[in-house]
Amino acid sequence: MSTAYRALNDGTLPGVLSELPNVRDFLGGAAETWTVEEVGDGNLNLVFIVKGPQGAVVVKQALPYVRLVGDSWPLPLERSYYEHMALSEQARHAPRLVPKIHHYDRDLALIVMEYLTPHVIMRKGLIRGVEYPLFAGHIAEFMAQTLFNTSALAVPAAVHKQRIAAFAGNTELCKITEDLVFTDPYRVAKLNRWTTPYLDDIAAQFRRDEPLKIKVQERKLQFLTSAEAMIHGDLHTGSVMLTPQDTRVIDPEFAFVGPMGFDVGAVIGNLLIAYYAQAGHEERFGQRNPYRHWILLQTENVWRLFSRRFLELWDKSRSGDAYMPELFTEPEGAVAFAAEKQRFMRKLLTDTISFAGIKMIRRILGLAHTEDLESIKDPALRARCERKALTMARRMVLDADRFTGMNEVAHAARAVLGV
Ligand code: SR1
Ligand code: MG
Repeated sequence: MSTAYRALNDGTLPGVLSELPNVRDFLGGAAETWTVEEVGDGNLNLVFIVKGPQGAVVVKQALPYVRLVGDSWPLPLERSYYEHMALSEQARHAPRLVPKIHHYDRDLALIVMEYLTPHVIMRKGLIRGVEYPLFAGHIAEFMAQTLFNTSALAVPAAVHKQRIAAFAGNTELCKITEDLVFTDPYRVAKLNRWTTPYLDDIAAQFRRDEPLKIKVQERKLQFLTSAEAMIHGDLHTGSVMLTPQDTRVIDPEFAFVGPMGFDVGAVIGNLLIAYYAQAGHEERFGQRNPYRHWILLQTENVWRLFSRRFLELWDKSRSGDAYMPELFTEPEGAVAFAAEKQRFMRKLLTDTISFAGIKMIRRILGLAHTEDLESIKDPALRARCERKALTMARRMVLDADRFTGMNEVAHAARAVLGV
């Protein structure tokens, strides 16, 4: 840890910010007049909102341990370095879909960034039943731009290898995913928790489910070894802040060069969690809850818009070392290349569905849960929602390659719900 590092608080933060001319001028007035509020409700970091007479900023500072668990679980501050690098790279490809950075301090593991208002964390909006008509298009654009443009489909081999090397040190954050997503839900682990006693039986079944465990381990190997593109690495609905008009992706501290389907799957899996949580929020809409249908429709929209945009980018690209267009100039070559692109997207769909299912399971049987389900107060009702989500998730992991489109996933999701 840098000797300059110290965890900041509302008393010490203004002094640090007042030393940064661009931030000081942006906030305006004297540091003593700024208001500071610590609002972090995530699992890892401190997050402050600082308001001055002219402007406001968000300050995110890494803690040297996992906030959710405490200082018994140390975590490198350097995750902030990877987050800043990922944010900068994402801004090159999707500038309107990420927060702007005012300042980065490596010693303090601190990023000063745009204060997004009146944006809310998407998960909270989904719990309140808010529709976001532009979300699917925006997240599809974000994923297509960042995943395509950081892959060897878009860049020369040397650039791709440099990027792999640049993120290779983010191993501890990757290890969190390896353990909490791909391993712990399938074994007895101290940190696992679930709605007890209602899910004890299904948790035990999952631990004994050999076909499921094999499929998940196949995906863990893919997560460990597949260097397709720079991925966000934690693209759940808590990593999206939005309004009905504007969408921003935040928090890429888990970024590294990994499998593209892990990001797309995180979005789809978290939408499906919100879908199954709806039965626990029915006091709002009653049994014919139309909002639930809106959520499910977004899974189809996200995949349709993402795959279309990804292919558009690929069709235009001339600079990638993989599948050089000059190899396919003859008419037969063009036909073969077009078919290959379709095959590539079908594999990406399969990866997406499988990773989505795995992400759903970890949020119900692992350590870190979601507010969508946790906010259902009646434990029996919550467990009924969770069982349906687990049933669907297991099917997605086992049968990922049998789904030919996201519409079939949505159809299966409705069947599991019984509507
Ligand atoms: C100990 S960290 C738990 C989870 O929080 C983050 O959002 C990631 O999803 C991680 O797995
Ligand atoms: Mg996060």
